[in-house]
Amino acid sequence: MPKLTEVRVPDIGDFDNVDVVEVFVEAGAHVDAEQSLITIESEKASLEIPAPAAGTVKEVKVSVGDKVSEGSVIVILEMEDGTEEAGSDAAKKEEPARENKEKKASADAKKKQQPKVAEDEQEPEADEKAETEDDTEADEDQEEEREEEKAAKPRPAPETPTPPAARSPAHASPSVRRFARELGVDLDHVDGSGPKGRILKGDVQTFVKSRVSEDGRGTFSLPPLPQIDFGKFGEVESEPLTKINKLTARNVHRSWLHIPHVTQFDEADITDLEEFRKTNQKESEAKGFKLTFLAFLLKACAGTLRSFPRFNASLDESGEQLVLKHYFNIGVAVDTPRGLLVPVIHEVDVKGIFELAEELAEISGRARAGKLGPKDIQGATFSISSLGGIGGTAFTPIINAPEVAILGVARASMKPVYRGGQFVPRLILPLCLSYDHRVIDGAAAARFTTHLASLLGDIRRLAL
Ligand code: CAO
Repeated sequence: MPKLTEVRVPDIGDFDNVDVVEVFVEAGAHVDAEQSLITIESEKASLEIPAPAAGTVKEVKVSVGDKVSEGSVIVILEMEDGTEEAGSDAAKKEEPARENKEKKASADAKKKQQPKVAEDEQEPEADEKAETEDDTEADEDQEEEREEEKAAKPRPAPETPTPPAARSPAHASPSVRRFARELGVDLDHVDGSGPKGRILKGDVQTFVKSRVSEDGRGTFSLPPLPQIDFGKFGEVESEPLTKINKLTARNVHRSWLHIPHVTQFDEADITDLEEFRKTNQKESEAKGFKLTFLAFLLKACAGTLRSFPRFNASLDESGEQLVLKHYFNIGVAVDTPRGLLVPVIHEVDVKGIFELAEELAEISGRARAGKLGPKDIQGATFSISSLGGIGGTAFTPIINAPEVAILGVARASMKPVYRGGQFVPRLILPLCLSYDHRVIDGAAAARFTTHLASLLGDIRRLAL
């Protein structure tokens, strides 16, 4: 005949009213001898209460959040025919009085249901031992949190139980269970690498790391590109990237991933500016440098940045403050034999056009010769990438983080513009402003390029 046994909380030292933090079984579940039924947690330790023998759970007397003390009944267990409570003297004797038998069983259960923490302390992993010593403080913190939670809201309902067939509690020490609970890890999903599949602290850490990197793949990282043997399709040769190529690759990739880019396209009529530039060309050549369009563009950008301070700013690390800069240092992308470099023209706002043209020639020459110093490439507040000397109608430059905007300039060309009732030929410069949409709205970007185009369209306005 199957016999019913009350499984009770064993001797747990001087602690009364400890919390039930996990219930592994429900009515109808089959359990093996020594299988964990519940975990209780005192201020100092977590203990798992095991089944004294194999059998079927008839009734679970506790729920997560209940308080129990030594002797509290936690489960009514129907022991299998012929099963003995592990090490039970009662089971060895023939048919004692039922009352005596139950008392005996209960006493034996107390003896045999040694809290598993004792076993845990013998685990070989050094980190687990260290963890047990550290647990006290963590437990106290957790206890405080629980108390606060209880004061703030009704006692939480027990977790929804899984069907008995699927309910095979993970094999792990109380300290590992607590560690997993703190991290919100369901041990049922963790593979154990310890003896008999026991889950160790390291297994929980490995599980968390793998989940974090999975999340990373889903959120930030790119699916890997296929590895292709290009040699299969024809002759190939490999060329190592220069140091500058690699740095540029890292920087543009970082900017591209961090900054939501939008590019605003516009046009500036630079017919009059170009005429003015040409008339002053001789004078600058006499001084030993070329008066390039870029010098005018630098000055016009500084003026526009002054009128639109958000474009001359950076987000701080928290992403909650905008650092507005009251200086106007503009980086200029220079195409060099070793790769792209961005030397900085400092204090563009206070320099004259000739001065800017001369400095631009000097610094771009040094960039091409590989002679830039650290100061030459630091402190930019905005950048310009001019491809107009080469060609193209438009492009989308990548922002040079932590700046928040960059102006791309494509090739100016003569276009028919409808003016005063007729089409007239005008030199039109394409502008491409990429901006950080976290900081700059589309309307502001359109105003920025409109303002810039108006300065380039009438260079007298630069003097205002
Ligand atoms: N439209 C039409 N013609 C243009 C022009 C434009 N937007 N910009 C320059 N030009 C003309 C110049 O007037 C010059 O003509 P002339 O020889 O007849 O006077 C010629 O193109 C060559 O100009 P330049 O390139 O020597 O001088 P610059 O001041 O315009 O540019 C610099 C200097 C350093 C920007 C340039 O040499 C350079 O390296 N450009 C490449 C930048 C780059 O790689 N950007 C991409 C970065 S990745 O986003």
